[in-house]
Amino acid sequence: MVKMFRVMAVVLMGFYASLAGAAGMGAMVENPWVREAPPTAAALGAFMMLHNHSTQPLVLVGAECAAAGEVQLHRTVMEGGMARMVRQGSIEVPSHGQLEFKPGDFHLMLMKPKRVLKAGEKVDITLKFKDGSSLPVTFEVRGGMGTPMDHGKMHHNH
Ligand SMILES: [Cu+2]
Repeated sequence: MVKMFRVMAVVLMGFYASLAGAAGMGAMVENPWVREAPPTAAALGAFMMLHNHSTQPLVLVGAECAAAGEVQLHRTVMEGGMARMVRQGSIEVPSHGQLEFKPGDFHLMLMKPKRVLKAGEKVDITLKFKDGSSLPVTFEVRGGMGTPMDHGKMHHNH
């Protein structure tokens, strides 16, 4: 699914390159994963590499996930030696740039999970951009720090 969209996005980019608008058209996500948490967790972090192959800044303004009550944009910052999560109104990826969402930095936060997400499961999250476009992405739930067991790439036939 992710790979298919990536191919589509590349094809569309070719067609729309001269139109300059719709930054969301150039959005591409790599390595999307959700960190497994205890069943009692009130929130789960979701991470990815977000690429912007368009000529416009790509501005992420929100996300939706059927498995969570709400998805917030967060950044973890250090304040006086303490890690604190700060909610972001938007997160921008510069033209032809990329931004890594990772533990200790930018991340998506799945608030009030509606079911327990176990390692190995998939969860769909739709990214919403400022230009009105959106990008559905299938995230993989992983344990611990989410060290990619990178044979995952061989299973992307869905
Ligand atoms: Cu957070």
